[in-house]
Amino acid sequence: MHLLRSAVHFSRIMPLLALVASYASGLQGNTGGGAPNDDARLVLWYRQPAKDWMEALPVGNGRLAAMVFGKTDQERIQLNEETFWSGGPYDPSQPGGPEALPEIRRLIFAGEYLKAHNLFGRTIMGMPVEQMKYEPLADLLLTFPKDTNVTEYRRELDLDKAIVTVSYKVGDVLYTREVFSSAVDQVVVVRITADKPHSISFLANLHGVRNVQHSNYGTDYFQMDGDPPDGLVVRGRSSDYLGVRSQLRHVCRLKSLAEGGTIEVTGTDLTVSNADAVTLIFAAATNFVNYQDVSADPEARVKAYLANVKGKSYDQIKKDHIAEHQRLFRRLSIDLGETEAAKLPTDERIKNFSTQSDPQLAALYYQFGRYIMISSSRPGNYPANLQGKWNEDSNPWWDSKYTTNINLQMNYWIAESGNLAECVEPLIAMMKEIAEGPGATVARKHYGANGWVLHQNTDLWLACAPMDGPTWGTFSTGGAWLCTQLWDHYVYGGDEQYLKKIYPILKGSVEFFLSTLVQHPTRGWLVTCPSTSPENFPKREGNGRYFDEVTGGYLPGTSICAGSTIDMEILRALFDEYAKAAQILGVDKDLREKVLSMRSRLAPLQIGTNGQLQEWLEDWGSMEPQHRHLSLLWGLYPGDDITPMSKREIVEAARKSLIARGDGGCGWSQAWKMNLWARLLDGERALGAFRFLISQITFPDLFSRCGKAMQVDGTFGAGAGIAEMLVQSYGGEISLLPALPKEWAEGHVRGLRARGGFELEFSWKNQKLTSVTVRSLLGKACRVRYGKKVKEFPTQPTKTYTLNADLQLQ
Ligand code: FUC
Repeated sequence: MHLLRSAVHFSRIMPLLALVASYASGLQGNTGGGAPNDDARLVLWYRQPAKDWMEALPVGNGRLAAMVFGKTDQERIQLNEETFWSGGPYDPSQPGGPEALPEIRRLIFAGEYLKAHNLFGRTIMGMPVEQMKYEPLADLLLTFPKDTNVTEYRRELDLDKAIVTVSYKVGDVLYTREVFSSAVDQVVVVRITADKPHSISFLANLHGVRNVQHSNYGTDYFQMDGDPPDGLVVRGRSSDYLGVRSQLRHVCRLKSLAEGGTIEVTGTDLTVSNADAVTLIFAAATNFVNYQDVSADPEARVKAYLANVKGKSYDQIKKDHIAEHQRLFRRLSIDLGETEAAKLPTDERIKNFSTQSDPQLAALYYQFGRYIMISSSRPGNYPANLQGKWNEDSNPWWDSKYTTNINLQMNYWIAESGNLAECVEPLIAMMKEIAEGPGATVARKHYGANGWVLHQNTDLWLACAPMDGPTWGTFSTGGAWLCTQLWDHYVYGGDEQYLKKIYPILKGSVEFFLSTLVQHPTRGWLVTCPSTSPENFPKREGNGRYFDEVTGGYLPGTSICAGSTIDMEILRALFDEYAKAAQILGVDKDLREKVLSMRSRLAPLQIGTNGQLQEWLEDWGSMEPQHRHLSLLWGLYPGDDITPMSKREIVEAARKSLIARGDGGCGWSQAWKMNLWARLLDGERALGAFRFLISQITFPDLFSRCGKAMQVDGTFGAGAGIAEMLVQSYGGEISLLPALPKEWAEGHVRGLRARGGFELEFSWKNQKLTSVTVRSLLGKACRVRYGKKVKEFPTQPTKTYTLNADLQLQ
């Protein structure tokens, strides 16, 4: 468990290299591409190169990410390293908050929202009021001889091997290009082969990325050079931003190895002529150690990566890469049935999806989500950010950082049930650092509170203060929400040592709210104050167009309030889970009792005059009724405060609210709707949300969109939605096929995990379960539901149990 982010980012990665040092065995390799795919159903493929970044195909090892365009005239491989962000260690926390809080609360309870908003803006916001950006690192450009006579073109991403392959013929020569990012060797590898000798000639350049937003020609952000006799190098630094001085330096090196032919390096050009095969190895690193320390030597890191891989054959690098990927990826297989539609290239299937039945695309999408998880969040890394780890833009949408009012949380929805629990480790490590450091500083300085707090965003430097202005920054339960996911990791895995490690994180979050919850003056309930329902403006007196002092722009109102529904739902879950953790560990009895007593005083769910669930304490409407955030339904999913077994009026109110949010929305919003409809046991509407997602807001490479930009949350959230349609586990029960749409009439799944420590394999035919096998990991009693049938049986650890369609043990 990588709970302690080790002192040196690099040292977290190096042990993997040591693992394979013994393979060093001469550099000549002969593996061409073109090896037949074992399972064509796990391949995204296209008949043409990517026109732009949104069509390129992603590879990643959690740290180094690349987008492969697959062009035949000039290939572009766009590169990222996870710790290359603008700025340097900084602390946006500010004094003055605790003195202002009583007045802010008084104003809110008096209905003087705008005044409360402005006072919060002047006294509690962090400075700078925005955060740092994830930046692109470099581009590898390969320029081939101009030839218009290209035939038999194919570009693919094999999810099972984690390799992008491009193949095409020029005249009668078949060229193949393979690209992958190896977690074992910590390098991106490009292999070019041809089926006729001496056929490979090209020019390679390695470019830094000029930050057009923040630099001018006089600013030296990077330096490109040749590294004779066979390499290229780029050294650069990140951007200053918002007055935070850039303190990150990076080094990127490319090494080339040709079989046959020649390599020549002149200036920044590396020219390969008449080779039989070429291997290009890309290594990169920064000086980032942790959020407070940037003292590492990127040059030494890169040299160590290259030294480790020196002498290792391409075949061996590739073999190790595939083995490491498959160790995780192959734990789960999914078959939802297949139609003729599945024979077409992926982009055409996406276009046809609204009119043609293509259940296999949902299975492919699910596995794409697992692939992206493995490629962007491995133990020792930072968590997957807004774009995973793939970003070409020096001024990316929402800084490609960590938004914590839905987006970062959604990134991890797929991991536990998708049998990728170790991919959550980066999130756990980040939470530990936040709870022990900047989160605690902000709790103390901004609220005079114990414990720690994280608002609606953070970045590489773990900024925790409210940002973006009071409309957004009043969301103080971002960290508490993430705590519920840390707890979930325990519920799935059952590791008590892990629970001990996260206990202080949960306790610190609880302590913050014990310090800051206040009694509502007229209702008597305990509420968060200030509070907000993320990004949604209530329709109430005073809201309209007004000038916002903090952002200097016009807004449709202020969102500040007390005790938003989502806050109360999250805190009910957090308090409950904290109490369970304390009980399991046999600690803090008094605190546990206090927390449970405060839990019972939190504002309850309320039903409004239209029969909908109220989003706020008051029965306000919304300025944007179809708002993309589904915050008020947190208790239905990801929480389990509302279930089909809850009071009928509450379930109906939740359904009404979900219907009122409409069928549109961006990628992550659709993904959330899929999960919500699945929890309401409505497989057809869940599939409807997926259909909208695929046909309206999915790029050809299966990533989804929010506004104009790619965001990786939709991929993970919709993947989780597919799993939720097949299996749900909460309340001590595993429910099989709870929201199966008609179109997925027949299928088979192996490897999905359920809460309580179970791994499942099951099949269905004609929409009916045929059999299920449960592997018990922890030896807990197992309760399985299929429709109205329920079976409970004791289990022993590592034993497997098979049940028939009537849930009879076999
Ligand atoms: C939240 C959303 C936006 C976007 C941003 C990154 O603020 O409301 O749609 O996804 O995060």
